[in-house]
Order: sequence, then C-alpha cells, then structure tokens
Amino acid sequence: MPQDMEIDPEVLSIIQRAKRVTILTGAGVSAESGVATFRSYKEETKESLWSQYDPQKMASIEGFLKNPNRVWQWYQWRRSELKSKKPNDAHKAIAKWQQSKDQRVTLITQNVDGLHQAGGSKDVIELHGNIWSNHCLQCRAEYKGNTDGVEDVIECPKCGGQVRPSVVWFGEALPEKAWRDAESASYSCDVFLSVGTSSQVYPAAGLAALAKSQGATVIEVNPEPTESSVVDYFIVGRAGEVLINILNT
Ligand code: BV8
Ligand code: ZN
Repeated sequence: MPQDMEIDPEVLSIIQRAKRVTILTGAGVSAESGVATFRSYKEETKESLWSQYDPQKMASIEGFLKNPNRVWQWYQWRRSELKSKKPNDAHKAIAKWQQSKDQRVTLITQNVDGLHQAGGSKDVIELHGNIWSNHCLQCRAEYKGNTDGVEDVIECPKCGGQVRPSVVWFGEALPEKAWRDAESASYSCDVFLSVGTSSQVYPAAGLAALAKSQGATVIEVNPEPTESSVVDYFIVGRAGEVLINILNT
C-alpha cells in the first residue's frame, strides 16, 4: 500500500477531530524494524535453534522453573536479536503524535522491546514489562548488573534468589500501575487506535471493548484485519505508512 494511500476521509476526520486518542500497540508495530512477531515467530526464527520452542511456554513461570537456564538463554538470544533493531516510521510517527498540542495521545504497548522509547515516545505504558530490565524472582529487587553474554541464571546479590527478565509471563498479573493507567486511558478516550496487534492476549485485548463501552470509536490498523467485533473501522495497511498518512493529512 503506497505512502500516498487513501484512508477513508470519514475515518480520518474522526481521528483528527478527537481530543483524546489512546493507542494500543503490539508486535506488528515492531515488525517493520525486523523484530519477529509472536504469530510469525516460527517462520521468522526457523534458522535458529530457538524456533522449536513455543514462546508461550518459554514466557511462563512454569517454563522458567522447569529449566531456568534455557529460558534465561532464550531472553538473552532475543536481546541479542533486538540489539541491532532500530525504531521505524510507526514508532517515530506515534512519538511525534504524542507531541500534539490539540490532542491528548496516550500510548499503551504490549511490546517489551523498548523501541517506542527509542523512537522518542515518552510515558509509554508498558503492559507486559521491558526485556532490558531484570529483577529477582524471590525478593523482587531490581538487578542492575550487566548481563551481556551471561548464559546462566544469575543469583540475586541480596537474597540468593534467581534473577529473571522484568517481563510479564503468561499466567502472571500485569504491573498494577500500568494496568490502572491503561484502563483509565481506555475509559477516557474519543478514539481507541489498535495498531499491529492480533488482539488475542488478555487482559490487553479487552481494552478496546472498555473504550467502546465509554462511547469511543475503535479503529484498527493491521495488514490482516482481526475478526474483533468491537472494531468500528479497519484501516488495512502497515503501521508505518498508515500512521505517517494520518499525521500528514
Ligand atoms: C494473566 C511478555 C492472570 C513476555 C507477553 C481470557 C481469555 C483467554 C485467555 C486468558 C484470559 N485471561 C488471561 C488469559 C491467559 C493469557 C492469555 O491471554 N492467553 C492467550 C494467548 C489466549 N493471559 C495471561 O496469561 C496474562 N496474565 O491473565 O494473569 C492473573 C491475574 C491476576 C493475578 C495473577 C494472574 C499475561 C499476558 C502477558 C504475557 N506476556 N509478553 C515476552 O515477551 O516474553 S504477551 C506477548 O504476546 C506480547 O506482549 C503480546 O501481548 C502478545 C503477542 O500479541 P501481539 O503483540 O498482538 O502480536 P502477534 O504476533 O499475535 O500479532 C501481530 C499482529 O501484527 C498480527 O495481527 C499481524 O497481522 C500484525 N502485523 C504484522 N506486520 C504488521 C502488522 N500490523 C501493522 N503493521 C505491520 N507492518
Ligand atoms: Zn533477591
């Protein structure tokens, strides 16, 4: 879909008339930076030995307790893959949009890659944590040591517990403040923009319905529209070109 793609003028005016816009992003926003999405994980990692592992099993407390070193090494591999990734047009467009004087734009992300911040975004609500931070499983103290090249699970200097990545694993509760901020931003928006997410992981996937229940217009940006029943308008396209178009029109 070329840069000069046409977004339905009616949808465009709804977005531009909005005073409060809440954006929820998923792995699709980082796809244009070359970061594997969860859905395309198998396809995009088929070269690596990690393709045989199910992300949902690896990203779980059960997975970590069963084989801490393997899960730690999986995150070290993902970090090494991410190191060379740069923020793309979608990240930069959202960061610019957040500077808008006449619209309050709140950014909620499911991504743990930190590319929104690298793209210039401030106040990013990270629902599922951040892969560049670590903390102790036992005493929850943040671990600030350098973990580059460390292949085995690190022992917490405070309590001897196991150090783990500060991401939210399946079956774990989301960070309280982040969830509260995400809920209130969804409750209090005119437009809820769901960008690059398959809307299958909860409770994040429930935020659009929250917004709709408060009268917001729900708009989805995705080259493969989801079947989500709460979406009012589907903008079928890639995040980078769609967001640049929204901003430039
Ligand atoms: C919890 C961090 C309870 C880790 C992640 C209700 C119903 C069913 C199940 C549940 C439910 N409630 C809870 C559950 C269980 C579970 C869940 O939702 N399971 C799903 C799979 C059915 N949820 C949980 O376990 C949550 N915790 O419920 O705890 C609790 C409560 C209180 C007290 C104690 C416990 C925790 C969920 C968070 C898990 N952690 N990540 C890590 O990264 O290692 S989730 C992870 O996967 C990501 O963060 C993200 O959320 C998700 C992947 O989804 P997407 O981002 O949408 O990516 P995906 O690949 O699926 O899709 C990409 C999309 O982009 C596609 O649509 C594609 O078309 C599009 N795309 C591609 N290219 C582009 C593009 N779009 C635009 N532009 C492009 N260029
Ligand atoms: Zn500890």
